[in-house]
Amino acid sequence: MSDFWQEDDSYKPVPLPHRADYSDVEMLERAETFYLLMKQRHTVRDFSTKPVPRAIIKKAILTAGTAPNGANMQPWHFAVLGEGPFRGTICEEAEKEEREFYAGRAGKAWLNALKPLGTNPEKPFLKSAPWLIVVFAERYGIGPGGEKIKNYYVPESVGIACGILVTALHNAGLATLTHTPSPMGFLNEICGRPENEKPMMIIVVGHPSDDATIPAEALHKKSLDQVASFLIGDV
Ligand code: IYR
Repeated sequence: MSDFWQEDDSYKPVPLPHRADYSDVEMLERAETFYLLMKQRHTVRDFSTKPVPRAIIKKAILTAGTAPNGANMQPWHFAVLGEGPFRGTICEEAEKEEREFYAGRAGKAWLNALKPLGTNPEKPFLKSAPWLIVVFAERYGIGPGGEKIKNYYVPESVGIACGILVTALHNAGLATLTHTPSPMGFLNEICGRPENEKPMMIIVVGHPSDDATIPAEALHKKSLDQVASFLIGDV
């Protein structure tokens, strides 16, 4: 074990390619500007059919792929679905699951928690929004000889990538909805993804419809005191 670190020459440090060089004042300004931008993001359930160029989706996925992740395995796959007959199937399959969920599978407490959001089993946007991005988590990789390769911190890695994806799409000016029908096994077949990949969420992407609304509840964000504690320092 003691030779373990010395025998390997795969670690090759290179100089940090980019670094920010802002004053504290500039950083605070940038932090404020970014906060104001992100405060404008809302999960949207009413999408217009207005087309969205594929190039924006591609760039947002490249951005998501910059996420920090376990051992740089980048254990994700983004299956992008534009218009096509498969959209009707996804909508039907997801609504079938959701009907059971809302009919009782969720349990009383969960359904009560959802009441202020006004959600229901109808998911027309799965058919009508211009793009769906189905995010798959690669539970393990497969080597050239078909052997399993372990991935690390997969849910954490893919979760961060999804956060960056939603942020990138919002920054571009698009609306998103993170949808997590469960179970979601049908998505592997529809998207042609292998068994070692697990669907984590569908990110619905498009423009909001003219009459789009959000639940008032969504405007309520916890205060800094509620979500953060500072144990040392006072600047
Ligand atoms: N997947 C269901 C229910 C749902 C669950 C949570 I947690 C939400 O924040 C919103 C909805 C649906 O999409 O309706």
